[in-house]
Amino acid sequence: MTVIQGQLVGTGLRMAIVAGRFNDLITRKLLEGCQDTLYRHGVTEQNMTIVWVPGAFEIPYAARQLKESRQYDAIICLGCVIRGGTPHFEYVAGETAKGISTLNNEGNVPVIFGVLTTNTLEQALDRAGAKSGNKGSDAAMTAIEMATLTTAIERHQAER
Ligand code: INI
Repeated sequence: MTVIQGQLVGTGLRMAIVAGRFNDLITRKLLEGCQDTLYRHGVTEQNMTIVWVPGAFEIPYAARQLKESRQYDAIICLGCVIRGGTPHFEYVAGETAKGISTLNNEGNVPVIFGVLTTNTLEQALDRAGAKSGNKGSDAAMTAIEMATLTTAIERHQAER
């Protein structure tokens, strides 16, 4: 039996973070949590690239460019979409999730979904370092695990 899994060790990993500026009260906190967790798991500041985009809708565009550059072991997408009184939320949240998911499913480089989609600002605050943890930090852990998993699978294939 072969069991393969990623490790929570970020040494040597090159990480790109794409953050949406819209609702930056929240996204700055997600970024803070993300960077802190990457750093505490061995990712150096030199190996972290941060790209700001206007809003969540623009995240997949920047993430694709970063992915195609082949310079990163994982790409972390951070954003915050808060429901308003119109259907705008559904379009922005839906297209952002779809765009990130498409990139992730294309393979080779993991693209992590760290975009909050909430009904209220309070729910977003709870998930950006208050009651419900920090989703930016969670996204960082996922990125490290998936980047090291990618290497582990490649190594396993080479050894067969
Ligand atoms: N962008 C967000 O990141 N969060 C939101 O809540 C949001 N709302 O509600 O409108 C939002 N809109 C902007 C959008 O992401 C694009 O930047 C804009 O439509 C230009 O393409």
